[in-house]
Amino acid sequence: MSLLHGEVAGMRMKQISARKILGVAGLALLCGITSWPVAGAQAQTVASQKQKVVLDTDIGDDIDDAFALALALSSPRIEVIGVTTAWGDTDLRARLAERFLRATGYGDIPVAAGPRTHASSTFTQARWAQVEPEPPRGWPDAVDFTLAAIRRHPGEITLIAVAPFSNVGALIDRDAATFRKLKKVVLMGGSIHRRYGDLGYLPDRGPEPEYNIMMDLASSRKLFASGVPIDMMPLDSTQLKLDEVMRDTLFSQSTPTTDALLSLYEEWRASTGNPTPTLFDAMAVAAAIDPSLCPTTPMRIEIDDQGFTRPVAGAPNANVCLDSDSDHFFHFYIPAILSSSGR
Ligand SMILES: [Ca+2]
Repeated sequence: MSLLHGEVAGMRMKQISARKILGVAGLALLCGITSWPVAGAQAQTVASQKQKVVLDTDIGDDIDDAFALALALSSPRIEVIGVTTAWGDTDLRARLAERFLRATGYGDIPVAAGPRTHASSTFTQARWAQVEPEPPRGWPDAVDFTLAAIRRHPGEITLIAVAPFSNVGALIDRDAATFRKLKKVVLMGGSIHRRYGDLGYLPDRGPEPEYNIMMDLASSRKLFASGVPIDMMPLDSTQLKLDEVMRDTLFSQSTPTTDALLSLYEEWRASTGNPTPTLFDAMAVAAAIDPSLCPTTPMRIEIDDQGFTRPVAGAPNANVCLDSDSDHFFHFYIPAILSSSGR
């Protein structure tokens, strides 16, 4: 499958380069500039500066993964080279991701499914996912896919991990040396001072085990011991509430992206009874795009047997974002989504 993915990725790069060249060329015409080779070279430089990203997601349970994927696709500073699905029914998650990518014009981005696991969570967006057919020969393996991508681009790939870390653990088990050639991992997970529901308006009630860490403690520990640079977005900085005014602003635009998000939101809302998404995972993507949105502190994190992420003395193994500005985040997030018309 790696050859196929390479071809697909190559085709995509050509499409991106062609678009960029047309854009720069149009600007050059407006400005009376006719130096086409320079415009082409500028376009190549812009394309090559994009951060290569693999998004590892448990899309389909909570709604924030879809909002995170939408942001990754919208950013001109990120090239999503693959979406991998983790935890639970990874095949159904892959169908959901594939449908989302097709609906928003990104059907050329590869989707791969990780090892299926036991999961007690509720797949809230199954109906939308099931419309997408299974591929005749099944999904590519996420572990094979990600390792091949790292080998093609050593030191260049950012893994944005916004699911229980079952795929990450499998990557390390399969080939720890290649895993270490990631540029970095940006993750949503853990809890340092704030627990679920601590939004900074009242005194913090202290940490509690967070879902992505707690669901697979062994894999979480392998990640924090891997030596790969980690940017960690815990509950402290990711409880970002998409309120009704912001939802109306987004959904009323009816772009391919906001229509797909609205469909998934409505199914999630009907399943959970909760009207207000918390965009935990979208902060991991936002921080990968612009680290100033979630400033970090170097810390050494140990994971105890209950799933707490404890800061301890010693050499730092993660850059941890302990606080964020929700208003700042949404002033970044919403324009980014609305500027993306898909393709
Ligand atoms: Ca997630």
